[in-house]
Amino acid sequence: MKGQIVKIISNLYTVNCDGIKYDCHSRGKFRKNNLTPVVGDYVIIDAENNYILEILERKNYLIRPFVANVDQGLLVTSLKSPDFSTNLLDKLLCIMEINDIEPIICLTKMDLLNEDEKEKLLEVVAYYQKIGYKVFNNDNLSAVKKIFKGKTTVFTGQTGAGKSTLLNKLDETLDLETGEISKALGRGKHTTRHVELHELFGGKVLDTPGFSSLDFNDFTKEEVRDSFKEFGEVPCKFHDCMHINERDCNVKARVLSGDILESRYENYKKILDSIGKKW
Ligand SMILES: Nc1nc2c(ncn2[C@@H]2O[C@H](COP(=O)(O)OP(=O)(O)O)[C@@H](O)[C@H]2O)c(=O)[nH]1
Ligand SMILES: [Mg+2]
Ligand SMILES: [Zn+2]
Repeated sequence: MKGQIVKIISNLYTVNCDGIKYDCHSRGKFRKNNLTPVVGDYVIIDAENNYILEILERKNYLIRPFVANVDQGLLVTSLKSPDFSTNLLDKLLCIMEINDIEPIICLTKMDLLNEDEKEKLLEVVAYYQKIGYKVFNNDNLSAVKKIFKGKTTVFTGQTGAGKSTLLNKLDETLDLETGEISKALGRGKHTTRHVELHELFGGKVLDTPGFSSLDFNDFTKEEVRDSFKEFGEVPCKFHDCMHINERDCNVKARVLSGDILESRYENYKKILDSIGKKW
């Protein structure tokens, strides 16, 4: 029988087969493709003996959190406390692009900005819209609700950015623990310690503990370059230009003219530098 893994707790795998959930065991790595099952995996199970027999081919796969078959990522991005970071945003966009996951930016904590801060940040945000990214605000719930239909969405973003708060507002039955509540009560309701796939607004949502670290080791420099989509809009003299030291580089020219956001270019160089290193 075919199903999808929706939860893993120690070595018990909950597999949803057309709405019926089976708690299954697995024998660790699968010899056929040397894979370990993760949440989001489509699998074939032996429903009588509660065993996972096979992992079906993945569309994509993320590490930390370990999840598979993700269509889109909701990048929950705080504008203040924690402060807005183009560096984190560009890293997440890069990871999403390379894994063929559509990034959608959801801003939070706009209410904490004064007028000056708001004006400055909205200019930066407008750049991301200009290069083609969808941007929502967390107070516009009716718009956010529409993005889930028919898709598997992973929530990502810094601790404290407002992921759980947003999920709770979207679906009150989830009742996830948020920063304030845990402080006030000093004990947990439901903390995200494991990954779980929830059904929400006609789609599926992966509620994860967040990215504990961002690892670019598996990426090539060319993949990172191509993930900065707007860099390729105007070709450079050399078709394989990395936009670092090459002559007649249109990316560098467009950074100087202000057509490309300087922080995007700086963050691009930082990611290139970090390849092969842990951070
Ligand atoms: N002012 C303000 N606070 C928010 C907003 N969204 C979340 N918070 C608060 O930020 C804190 C962290 O939120 P939480 O959802 O736990 O963040 P998570 O770690 O990403 O799940 C909590 O105290 C929330 O009440 C927002 O849009 N504005
Ligand atoms: Mg949370
Ligand atoms: Zn170039």
